[in-house]
Amino acid sequence: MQSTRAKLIQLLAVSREDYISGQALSEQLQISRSAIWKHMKALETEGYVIEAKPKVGYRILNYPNEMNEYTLRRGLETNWLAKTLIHKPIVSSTQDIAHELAKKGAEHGTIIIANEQTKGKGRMNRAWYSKAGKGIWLSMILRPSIYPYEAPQLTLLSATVIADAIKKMTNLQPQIKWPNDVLINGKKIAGILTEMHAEQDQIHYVVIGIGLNVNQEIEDIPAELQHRASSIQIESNKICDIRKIAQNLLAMFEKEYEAFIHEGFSKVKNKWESYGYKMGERVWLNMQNQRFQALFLGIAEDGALLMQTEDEDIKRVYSAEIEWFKED
Ligand code: BTX
Repeated sequence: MQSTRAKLIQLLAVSREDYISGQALSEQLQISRSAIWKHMKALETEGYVIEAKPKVGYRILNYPNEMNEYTLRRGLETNWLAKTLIHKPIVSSTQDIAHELAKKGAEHGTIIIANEQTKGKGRMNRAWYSKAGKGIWLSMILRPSIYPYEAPQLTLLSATVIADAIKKMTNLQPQIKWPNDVLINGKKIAGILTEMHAEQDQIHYVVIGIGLNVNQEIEDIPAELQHRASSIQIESNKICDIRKIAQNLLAMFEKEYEAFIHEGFSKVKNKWESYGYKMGERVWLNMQNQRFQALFLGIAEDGALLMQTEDEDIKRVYSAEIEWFKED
């Protein structure tokens, strides 16, 4: 249930530059005009700038800087993605909330975004550090009409969208380390966790978790990760507008997701390869107790890694330990 305050902000947000009369607000919210006035005063203390024009009505001139459902929605250029948008100041993990909601039937495109996560998750139960107000920590619930074996392509798609958004909004040159790390200057600044609930040939839902480090300074990154993790701010020396990046990310995701569903994976593949970390270079692979060198050619239509071994064989690699870094 939305609170009266939340409904009030929504009504004002929807009417944008137009004034909405005290009478109309009072009728729609079924509260008195003096109660409306009190809510307006309370909103002003929260950082909203509200214009009250006598005999005309109210409108919001400026929103608070903080990230919340309304400030995120304002200026968000999506059609279906984030139609249901849930913002929480602090959660254990947005993934867990997304799974709970998806199981209860949450609609395709639902977004859960948090200011802080106390138990952010990476793959294989690794931790994902999600410091308050320093990054984008979000999960999206999707119900794609693809086969379960195609779901990893969504991870690759998400990585290209993150890279595109960074490229659009900063002067940084992102790279993607297979399958799901987004790097800047060789350091990880984003990770993607794709989880799904499916039967053999049918996906019930997919939850894509995106963690993107935006405004951390070096001391905000745990000491043991400082040599291989970074943030947009550390790499660009600029504080970025987290909300704008989130909005761009969502709008770009919606567009690319639709293209993927209608046109298939080949565009994503080409885009991914344009960002591919160590593409065209030799890397060491550890597979089935063997360690060998191979040339990283790109990714296959199904998202596998294409590796050319010394005897010119091209192998499709789905999971292997790859020594990307010298210190690995
Ligand atoms: P991953 O398994 O590829 O990466 C996890 C590893 O990355 C950790 O073991 C650690 O070495 C390193 N790491 C942890 N936190 C950070 C960080 N903030 N920046 C850079 N490196 C880090 C990647 O898994 C998937 C991450 C998804 C995170 C999102 S956030 C929203 C959603 N909710 C949730 O709980 N997880 C996802």
